[in-house]
Parts: sequence; structure tokens; C-alpha cells
Amino acid sequence: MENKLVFITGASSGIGEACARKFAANGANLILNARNLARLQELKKDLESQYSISVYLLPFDVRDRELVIKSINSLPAKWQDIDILINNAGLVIGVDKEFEGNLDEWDTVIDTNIKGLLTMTRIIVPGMIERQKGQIINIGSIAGEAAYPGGSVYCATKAAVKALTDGLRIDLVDTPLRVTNIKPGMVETNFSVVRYRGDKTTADNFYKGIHALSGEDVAESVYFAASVPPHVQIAEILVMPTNQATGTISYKKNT
Ligand code: 8X3
Repeated sequence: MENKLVFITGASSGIGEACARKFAANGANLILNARNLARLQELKKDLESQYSISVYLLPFDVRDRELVIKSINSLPAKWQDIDILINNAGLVIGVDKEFEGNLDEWDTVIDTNIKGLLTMTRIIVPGMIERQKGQIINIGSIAGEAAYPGGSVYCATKAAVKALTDGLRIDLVDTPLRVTNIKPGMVETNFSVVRYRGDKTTADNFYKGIHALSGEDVAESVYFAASVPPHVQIAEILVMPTNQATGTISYKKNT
């Protein structure tokens, strides 16, 4: 991964942070994005002190289209040739029924998971086509396979990520660019705390009795998809805990 430039959205925690650590450990330079600049600064300091790589920080909310465009256009020349875009920024708020949830929260989820990903892709992929080189790795979810109780809108956004990933792969079929959808099942990160609107106890209880994936486990799949030879395209990886079978079926030991 040496001399590769990897752009990761939502890099301040969870799967995004784990990807940053994995790619940095393997010699990639990184452009890290998230809303939380302080957290990104800490991560940059940490990674640059451990590895001989450089990290450029680009804080923005992927929902803010004007700022996304302005920020990416402001990249210095040596940071413009992005090799790998990891569209990781995403969230879910609440576990409400489709006829009961909060429309403003759903706007946030839809605008981040779908429109934010699309904005990033629309801005960064043309440069990859010009250079005839690049890979787009979208972080989808097992939630995109089928709807589950309390997941209606989130599942819909991850089904959209699947369609957008497949569509992009079709649109790039006559190029050397590769397009990948990584679809994790249960991953124990701050993601679930946000899902339960900050209720850490409920989030922790959700993972009781099952050895959930870590952000690092998912980063391994992302890294694998990025490190196969150029003629190999990992279209999708569905990765879940050993004791999970589908979005709704998992086995939890009594604790
Ligand atoms: C999140 C994974 O299992 O909560 O994308 O749907 S799950």
C-alpha cells in the first residue's frame, strides 16, 4: 500500500478509524475526514508518530455539499491523486417503526448514508477516471440485504448503498477502476450508541452474549479488497460474527 493515497470519510471512530490505522500500518498516506476535528488531530498525531506516512485532515459533514466541494477543491496538488476512496461515513438514529420515527433524524440518516456517499463519489471518481486508476470502497451493511424490525430507514439507506455501488461498477466496467461493497453485520462501535440515541447501557446490552465484530475486523476485509491484484475486483464482502447468520438471526449465550 506504499505511496497509495487513501481518503476515508467518517474516520474519527469505529470502522473508519480502524481502516485509517490498518492502511497507515501498511504505508498508505491518508486524507482523513470526519466532523470532529479534535479527534482527527489526535489520530493524525498518533499515526504520523508510529508510521512513516503523512496524514491530511479534511473536516466536514458529508451532508454539507458546498463545504465538501470547497474542501476537496482546496486539496494541495500532492494530495489530489486519490487512489482509494473509502465511503465509510454513516449512521443510524433510533429503532423506531416507520410510522412512528422522527422525520428530521431520518433526514440526517438518509442525507449522510446516501447523498453524502454520492457527493463524495461524484467529486472524486472523475479524477480516478482521468488517471485510469482507483478504487471506491463503500461501507454497506447486512442491513441492506433485507429489512429488519426497527431498521426500516437505515436498511433502506444500506440497500441504496448496494444499488449505488453496483451502479458505479456498471458505469466503470470499461475502466481499470474497481468498486467494492463491504457489508458488515454486528460490529461493536460507537455506532450503536448513536442508534440508541446516546444510551450506552442499552447499546452495550445489545452485544451481551455474542462476540461481535470490531472495527478492526471489518478493516481487515476492506484492506483485503484493496490489496488484491489489479485484475481482481472484490465486488462485495458480507462479514459477520460467527454467531450471526442474517440481519435478524443471531445466537447469544445467556449471560
Ligand atoms: C450495522 C449492522 O447488524 O446493526 O450496519 O444492521 S446491523
